[in-house]
Amino acid sequence: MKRALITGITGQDGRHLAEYLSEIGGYQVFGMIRGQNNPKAALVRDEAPEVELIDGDLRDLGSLIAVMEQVQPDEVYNLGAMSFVQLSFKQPELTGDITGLGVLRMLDAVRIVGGAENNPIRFYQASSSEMFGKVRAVPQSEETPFHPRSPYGVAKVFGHYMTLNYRESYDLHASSGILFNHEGEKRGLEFVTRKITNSVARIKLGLQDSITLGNLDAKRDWGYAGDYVRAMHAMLQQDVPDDYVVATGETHSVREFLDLAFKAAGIDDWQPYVKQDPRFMRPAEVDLLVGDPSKAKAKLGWEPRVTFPELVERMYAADLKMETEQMEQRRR
Ligand code: GDR
Repeated sequence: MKRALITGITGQDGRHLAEYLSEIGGYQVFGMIRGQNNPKAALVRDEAPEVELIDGDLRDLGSLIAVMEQVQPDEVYNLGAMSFVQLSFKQPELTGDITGLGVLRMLDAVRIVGGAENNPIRFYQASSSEMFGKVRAVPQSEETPFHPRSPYGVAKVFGHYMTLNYRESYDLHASSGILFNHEGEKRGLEFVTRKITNSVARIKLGLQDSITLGNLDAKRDWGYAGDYVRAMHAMLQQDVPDDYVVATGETHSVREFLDLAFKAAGIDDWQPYVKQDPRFMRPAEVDLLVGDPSKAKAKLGWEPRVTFPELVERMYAADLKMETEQMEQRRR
């Protein structure tokens, strides 16, 4: 049995990865959890009772060393972060601490506990397409220079280069996945895709009149989170650690997402239902992201399976089901 440690186990990707590892088998999965009585712990316990939850905090190196000593992992997936770009403008220092320095602390814990010679621990860092920001090339590949546009993006660049630096300096098996946006039914309601599919389901059920958004012209390369965790795992199975862009290679605007989500609800003209508010605009925006996943395809044999229209339909269907069930529960 291999031992896998996942930070960010309560987040979308942590939950998908735990599910994937138990599906393929051969893993004992440990999830790091922060804070006393963390309300999201119950979610993980319900969904994946086989995952062992361990207390630790990305802001506290001592706690990470203790977790690493206890778990003695073969594979570490560092998915924990303050991951909401918009919030990072309001809390840049906290973002730097968790999303940036947190990576350094994890790498140090791996280096210290795994030892200086032939360190057996394999490390995955969740890097992000936000690092490309004001893009220097279209599409973006592993060779494209970074130009982050948010404190979150800057913190991710730090984490990315630290991962490379520890790989080169200490010969760690440390890989970095530059993942483009990946969504699904487990996505937090603060992110634009889930905000849309959940609101459209509520509009359909008469629970809400409209949805208020920010920039509708932003374009993203949106894939399905369940597909992306397969790439993370594949990276750690390679003989040589490396960096990989994980993306669909397609880009779509927020408007196109709205088109498909409202269409799934049988509504052709969404204009009357959508409002805009500067509150949801960002001080600096990333206008166009589209990744070139050819390296991941060639070296990892990885390809996305869920298409963009399938993704929107799947998210809308899950939200409609959830909102309908909750409505019925309230009636009882
Ligand atoms: P992003 O995701 O910033 O790309 O980061 P998000 O869904 O928040 O924004 C995508 C685009 O939609 C525009 N937008 C809105 N966004 C939100 N959240 N709410 C709105 O009301 C709204 N209206 C328009 C945004 O301006 C933006 O252009 C995600 C996160 O998961 C990161 O952690 C991850 O690293 C990257 O994807 C890859």
